[in-house]
Amino acid sequence: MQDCIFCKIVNRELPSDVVYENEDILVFKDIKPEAPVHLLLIPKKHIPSLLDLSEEDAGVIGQIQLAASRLAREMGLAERGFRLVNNCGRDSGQVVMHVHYHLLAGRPFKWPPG
Ligand code: IU
Repeated sequence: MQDCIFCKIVNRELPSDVVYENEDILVFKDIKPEAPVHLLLIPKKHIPSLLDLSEEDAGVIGQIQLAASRLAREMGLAERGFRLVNNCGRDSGQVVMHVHYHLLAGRPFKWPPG
């Protein structure tokens, strides 16, 4: 999508610090980290929010979960754990309208979130 920041990151029209990539998903470091580890996992396909998912997106969403699990292990996060967050819509604080999951780790997190 033309005006989407994350589509521009996918297309390398904007720079990012890429951690992992395959045909369907991209993982890169959040530009404003909220924890020692803060990655964003996104589908390459433009999907505005989880409310816009269709059956055909099941595979890519599964890939994101699997990549989060694998990267967490590879980064040594398995013992202490991590948080995987999707913000969907206004009340959640979603700012970028391209589905993304935050992988946060490296410090304790509060529950419930603020
Ligand atoms: P949110 O769930 O939509 O609120 O999160 C958007 C995130 O995207 C937020 O953590 C930003 O720091 C991050 N981000 C980024 O990493 N690079 C960018 O160019 C932009 C936002 I714009």
